[in-house]
Amino acid sequence: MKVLDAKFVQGFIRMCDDGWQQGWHERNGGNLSYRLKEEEVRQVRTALSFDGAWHPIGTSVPGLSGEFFMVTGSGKYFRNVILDPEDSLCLIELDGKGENYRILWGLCHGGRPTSELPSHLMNHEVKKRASKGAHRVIYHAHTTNIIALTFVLPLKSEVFTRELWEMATECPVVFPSGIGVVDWMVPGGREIAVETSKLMEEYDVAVWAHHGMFCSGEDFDQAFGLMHTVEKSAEILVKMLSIRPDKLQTILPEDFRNLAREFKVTLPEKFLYEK
Ligand code: 2HA
Ligand code: ZN
Repeated sequence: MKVLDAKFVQGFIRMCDDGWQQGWHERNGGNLSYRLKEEEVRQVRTALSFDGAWHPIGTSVPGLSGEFFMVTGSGKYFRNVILDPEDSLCLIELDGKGENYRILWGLCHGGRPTSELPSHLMNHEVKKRASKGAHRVIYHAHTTNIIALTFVLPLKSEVFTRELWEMATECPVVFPSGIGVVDWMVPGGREIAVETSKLMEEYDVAVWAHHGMFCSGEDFDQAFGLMHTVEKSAEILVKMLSIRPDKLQTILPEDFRNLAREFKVTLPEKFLYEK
C-alpha cells in the first residue's frame, strides 16, 4: 500500500498536528519518531526505495539494528506536516550495526531526519529493552509551562515529580515512575542523548531545562497523552505560583500512598518526602 495510506502514518500525522494545535511547536521546534512493527514494514515495503546512501547516526544503537522508523525532518515545521507529509517526514532504516541510517521514503524535496535523531534513537533503544518491545513512540516538544518551571524549580527529578503530582490527582497514576530532569545542555548531539537515555531507564518523561520535554509511549495516544498530562499539570503549577507562592492545602504523602493502593500503582518513596 501507499505509505500515506498506512494507519501508523495517519496516526503519526495526526499527532504532529495535535502538538501544533497545542502550541508546542513554534517554527521547527520539536520532533517525533515511531518504531515500525514488522507487519507495518511489510504493508509499505513495495513503496520504499532501498537505493539511498547510508549516513552516520552520530551514535551507536546496536539494540535497534535493522529497525525501521518514521521520523520528522530536520528544520521541518509541525504546522506543515498535515499539508505535505511527504516533504516533512521520512521513513528510515538502520544498518546491521545500528550506526548508520538510510532514507527509504519522504523528504521528497531533500533534507535529513531530525537534528535530535541521536536522542530519539538512544531513547528508543533503552525503552525497547526496558518495555520488552512495547514502547514505540518518542516525542519531543517545547511545552511552555514545563519550560517556565525550569527557571524556578530546582532541577531535580524528586522536586519536579512531587510538585507536578500534587497539581492533579491523576498525575501519579499517569506517570507513577516520575519525571527525569536534564540540566541545560547543547541540544542535537550525542552527549545530551546519553544523559536523556540514562534517565529513560527509569522514567517515561525527561525534562530538558530551558528547552522542553521528551516522552516515551507504546503508541501515539499514550505518548501524546503523557506529554499533555505533564504539561497541563505544569500549567496548573504556574497558575498556582502566580496567585500566591504557597498552598493553603494540597495532596499529602499519605494521600499518595492511599491513592497508590487503590489504583494499584507503585509510587517510589523518594518522591514522598516530608517538606
Ligand atoms: O528544532 O526541537 O531540539 C528541533 C528541536 C531541537
Ligand atoms: Zn527542541
